[in-house]
Amino acid sequence: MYSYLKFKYFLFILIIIGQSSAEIPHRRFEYKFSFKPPYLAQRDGSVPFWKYGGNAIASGDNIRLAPSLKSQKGAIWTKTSVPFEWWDIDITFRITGRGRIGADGMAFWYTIKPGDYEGTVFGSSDQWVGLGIFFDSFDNDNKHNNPYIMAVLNDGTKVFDHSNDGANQMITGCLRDFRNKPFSTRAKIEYYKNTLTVLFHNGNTQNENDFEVCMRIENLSLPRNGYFGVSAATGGLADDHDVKQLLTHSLYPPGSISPQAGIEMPKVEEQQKLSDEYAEYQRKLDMQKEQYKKEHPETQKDNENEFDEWFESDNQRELRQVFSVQAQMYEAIRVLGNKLDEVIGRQERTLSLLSTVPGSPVQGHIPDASKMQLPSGVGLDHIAASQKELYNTVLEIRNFVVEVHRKTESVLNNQIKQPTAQVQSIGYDNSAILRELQESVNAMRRDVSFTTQKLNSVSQSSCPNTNCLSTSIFLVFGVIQVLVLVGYFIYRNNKENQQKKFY
Ligand SMILES: [Ca+2]
Ligand SMILES: [Ca+2]
Repeated sequence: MYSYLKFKYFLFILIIIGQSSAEIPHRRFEYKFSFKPPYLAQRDGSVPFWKYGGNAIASGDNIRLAPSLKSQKGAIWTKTSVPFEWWDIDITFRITGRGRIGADGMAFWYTIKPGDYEGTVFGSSDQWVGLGIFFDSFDNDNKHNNPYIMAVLNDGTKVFDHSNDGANQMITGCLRDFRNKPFSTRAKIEYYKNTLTVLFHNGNTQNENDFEVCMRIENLSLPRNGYFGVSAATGGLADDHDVKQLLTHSLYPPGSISPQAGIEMPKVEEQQKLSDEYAEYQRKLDMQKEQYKKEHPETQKDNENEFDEWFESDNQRELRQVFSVQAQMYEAIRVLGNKLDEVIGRQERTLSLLSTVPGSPVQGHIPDASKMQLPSGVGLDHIAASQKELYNTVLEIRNFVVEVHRKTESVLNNQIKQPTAQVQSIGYDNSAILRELQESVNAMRRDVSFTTQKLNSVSQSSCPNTNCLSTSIFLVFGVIQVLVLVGYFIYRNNKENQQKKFY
């Protein structure tokens, strides 16, 4: 019901436009000479009003005339001859391939009889009678002038000159790249009052207005009641040749809207009847809307654009999608912001807790204040005092060791000066031992000074009492050991000297 009304509305608009315009020809959509998605092919694979063959494959969305395999050929032709004299055809197609160069190309036909499905000229018959518009991908004559679009007329006698890319046979053409475009490429072929115009859309944009003139041929006479066809072929190189849709309109000069042969144009009475029906429908719709508004005054505002809300243009849809994505991004950023605030708050709380503890470090790794506990009864002041005490003790030990070292040296010197015969041997032993002693004392000095430095460097940091005290005890024991050794040595030395006096 809805589509029927739409169709009537379309006719009505067509009539209105036709009556108001004196320049533009009447255009009438010819569904029997068109195909388009989403139901281009039916379930059984057939395309209504068309017949295809060769390697062509039709789906709901497009017809692949020749797939990207070597030496493929395919074509699609209208089943019935074209009853109208003037027409325009809008072909939306894509020619794509992995290679920088593709082959062979695609052709649009208007000929007195349908061509082959596996012919030699871009997939269809040679020596055709009528018009061929070729989209020649491959540069056979190596003149670096392909891809090329050209128009070739034939009266059935000419064999297409592939080796020269039809250079001497075409009426005219244009150099246009139609392969591997981001969007579909389109060609509008209009034949009206013996003038052929080919407009080309290069597929770099989706803008409907980006057509440019490829060729315009005047005084061209094409045979009546021909057939439309599209074909394609691959060679050694291969592209996919897909036609997404082909829309045909018949054209009628303004003021001569009389029905063509075989075409049922709406009669004047019928037009009037359709117009009246449409007006009646519109009036009833308005009445119903008014009635609804009266019954539901609270939804009046919402219902004003009730029917507009059922539809959306492509731009509106795109805008809506962009808006929804942005809304999601905004929501994600808002959640992140909240979490960041939380983290900053927690950090500030930690810092404030740390600043309440005197002398505590606030740089580097900050421990969790809630888990930080000082030993009960032990303050930082106490620790600092202990360290100072320890430092003083170590200094005292150091001085003591230096003194021992000095005394040992003097003992050694005295021993060397003893003028006895056996002094040398005993003295040699003594001096060796004393040197060892000296070395150990030196090592001790180094250790002590190293310990002092280390203690200085760590005097500010917290240090458990037990560890520090055990080190100092160790040092004290070490020094006592050295002293005992030195004492024993002096004692032995003296005893030996006394023994020598008896000899
Ligand atoms: Ca060629
Ligand atoms: Ca060429």
